[in-house]
Amino acid sequence: AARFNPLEADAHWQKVWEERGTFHASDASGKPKAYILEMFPYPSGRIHMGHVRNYTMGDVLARYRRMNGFEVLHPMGWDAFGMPAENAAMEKKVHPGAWTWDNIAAMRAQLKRIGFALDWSRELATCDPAYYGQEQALFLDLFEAGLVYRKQSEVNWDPVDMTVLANEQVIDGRGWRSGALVERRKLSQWFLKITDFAEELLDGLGSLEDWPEKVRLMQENWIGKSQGLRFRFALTEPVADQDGFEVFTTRPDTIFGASFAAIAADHPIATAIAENNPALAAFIDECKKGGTTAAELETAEKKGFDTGLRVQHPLDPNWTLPVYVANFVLMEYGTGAVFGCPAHDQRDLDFARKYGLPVTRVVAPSPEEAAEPIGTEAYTGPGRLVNSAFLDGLTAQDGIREVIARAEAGGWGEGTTVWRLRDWGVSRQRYWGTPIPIIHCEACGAVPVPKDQLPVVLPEDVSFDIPGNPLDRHPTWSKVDCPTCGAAARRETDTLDTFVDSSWYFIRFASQPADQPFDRAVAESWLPVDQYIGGVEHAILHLLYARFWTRALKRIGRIDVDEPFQGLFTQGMVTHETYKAPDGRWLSPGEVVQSDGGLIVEESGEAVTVGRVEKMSKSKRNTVDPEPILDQYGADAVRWFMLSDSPPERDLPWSEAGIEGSWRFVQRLWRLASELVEQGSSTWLGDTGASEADKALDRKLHQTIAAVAANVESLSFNKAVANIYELANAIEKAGPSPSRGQAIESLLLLVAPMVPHLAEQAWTSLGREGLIADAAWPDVDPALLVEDEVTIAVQVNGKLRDTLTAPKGAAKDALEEMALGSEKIVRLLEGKAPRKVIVVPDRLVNIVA
Ligand code: ANZ
Ligand code: ZN
Repeated sequence: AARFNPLEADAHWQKVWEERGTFHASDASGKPKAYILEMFPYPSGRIHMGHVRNYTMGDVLARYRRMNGFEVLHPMGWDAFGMPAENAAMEKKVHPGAWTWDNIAAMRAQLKRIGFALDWSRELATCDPAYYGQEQALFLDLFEAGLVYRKQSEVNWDPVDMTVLANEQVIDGRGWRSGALVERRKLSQWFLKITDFAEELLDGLGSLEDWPEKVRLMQENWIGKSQGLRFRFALTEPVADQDGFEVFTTRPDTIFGASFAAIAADHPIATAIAENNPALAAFIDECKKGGTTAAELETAEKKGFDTGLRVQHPLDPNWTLPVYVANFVLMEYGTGAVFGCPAHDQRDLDFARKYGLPVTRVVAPSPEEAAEPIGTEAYTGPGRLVNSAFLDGLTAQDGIREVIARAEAGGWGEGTTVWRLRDWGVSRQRYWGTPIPIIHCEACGAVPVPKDQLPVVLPEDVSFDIPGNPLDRHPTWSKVDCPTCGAAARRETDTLDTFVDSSWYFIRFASQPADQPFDRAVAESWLPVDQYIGGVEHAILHLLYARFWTRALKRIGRIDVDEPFQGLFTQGMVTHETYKAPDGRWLSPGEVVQSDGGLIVEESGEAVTVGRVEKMSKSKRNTVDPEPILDQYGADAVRWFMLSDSPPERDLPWSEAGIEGSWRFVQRLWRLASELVEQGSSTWLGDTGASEADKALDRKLHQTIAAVAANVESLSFNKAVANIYELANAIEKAGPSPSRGQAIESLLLLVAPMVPHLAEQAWTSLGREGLIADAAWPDVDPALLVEDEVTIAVQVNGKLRDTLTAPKGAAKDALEEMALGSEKIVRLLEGKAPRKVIVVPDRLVNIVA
């Protein structure tokens, strides 16, 4: 038979699907609905292997659900705003819009080559005014509901990209894109009140059973609910009209271990005393270098400045503590001030050692260890309180309760809850983003753009010759009249964080009318997304923002959905070996060849050092471009490889051998189908299960159908692949028969979600009507799932001597007869008749000799 030719088949079937609208989701089919979504790509220019893997997984599930009678929504779009387009504009002198739309066209064509079952009629790009105009409408709804506000705030400023970064975008003190050391600045920024939803977002995690535990935990930590005590330290002498300040602690039980108090560098008291204290002012300036994230402050060296002020210990009138300004105290968390307990907090201990402050143990794991000194490690384990006056002997929990009770009774503090989650700063000083639909008027303040004037469209004529925000420099765009009083006013030139764009695209996919963000009833009929698939790098940012946005829309009555993504799956990465030339430059896999003496650079013959297997990335040059692979092997082999070699949550090492193996399997499938065609239908149309061998094959088939279904549903694609290999092996061993013919036909249905082009081609060549994509998933005959042969142990005087294979449920005397006829038993009995034979049906025959 001729080989399967993917170059012809892929294009042919892709055209057929497109022409027939096979994968268009109908809002009103009456079938049960399934919404399968992969995180939409950023249009960087080319599809990479990570995309291919991600979308293949979603595609298999989407096609599988269709075959099981669901109306499936499986859409695709583009997360199209953001910095890289502006970087390209600066470097290559192309307009960000032109660059982005060209990339979208190129990547759309690439995706289409892989044969994904996508509803392209719902394609959207966030940089399209049709999309971002509706986002502006939603923003204004939230503004009217009081969920948007503007405030002066200290921000992470990326001096290279000249933009504000969210905390999440600062990694080890550097901008996530530019890598520049982040500075702090005060700017007027727009915020979304995500903190209003902290409790809901935390509680909601409990309902997300189909989310990875690790992602829920990351979100829980990010939201960071802390319960403790807020109390007031009285200053021994007032300063700048202040007679004290509040601190927050989660460990009030350790109050007798306090050895200092510390305030943030931007605490009002620090600011006030710095006015007459140049040394302190200099220290504060130093603290402002570096990022504002908690993780950051955790790792930075602990530094402090002794203010000379002292505070009164709240539980001991004869005890005062020094007050420091410290770089590890965050103004934005709790009250921006703490008491330090070095014995039981590592930061405080590092600090105390550096500044020679006392370290008093107040928690001991056992009474004997009460006097045990603290070395370089704070003790944070369990135990009972010691050196703590009336608290001695209590557990931490009881101590906490007791101190809170005393504080509340004495009126110097109260039990409280503090959240790590901050409001979401969404202002970006960039051009390529959704314009914030606000107009600033001197008389009226911040005025929303009237909805009938939306969308506020980005101006086309902008220049990127100098850094900063081109919208600020535009000669006319920001000059508008105030919608309220008509006076000359200024358009907001900040654009929205692109995470806003991705916070609701899944709703717009479900319903995209021209005149509103979405139709509520239609959107609700699809949502929540049944299965969302994407990278774990979005465990916090994107997934939390999308959850918040959905809840915010619910609160303002726009949609009745709590959680946008019912199931979440985070797939592993595609990896590859890395290669280095002798001069240290990274080499791409294409530049490297095998020689007798090991790997060498093909051009120069230099020896190559093989580095670690790492995530494919441009910087390490270890990427494999999907396009030439598709040219060589076709879509199905690539898809099959993406599913086969690793569990989907683990990394998948790309290998030449792997794709070759997939290619061979695609050809094997083709051969099986072709043979069947050649043998003619008379060889296999008829009753299945005619012989024992046929019955065994029938059982194998039905077990495989059930296993593949279960494995696809749990996204264990590699296991489904293994099931299919086994079935193919069994089929290849069998001789021509109706059971074999049936097994091949069913095999094609099983692989249809994975290698859809081959499956369509084979389906047609078998003379089947219609598309295999529209065919029903094969039914499982439960009777065939049961093994109908059992292994019987044959014992002589209680000792295992032989085993038999017998039909399940065989009669006692039949089993006895089989056992006594066994060669081994005949030999053992040496012609003597057994004294007694005990038969346990389906289990054993015991012969008493
Ligand atoms: C005294 C103490 C003793 C503390 C002890 C801890 C251990 P979580 O659990 O993350 O909420 N803290 C409070 N406000 C802070 C701020 N603005 N910047 C930096 N640190 C701050 O952490 C709460 C603990 O972090 C608080 O409890 C406080 O230190 C510190 F053995 O108070 B603790
Ligand atoms: Zn006005």
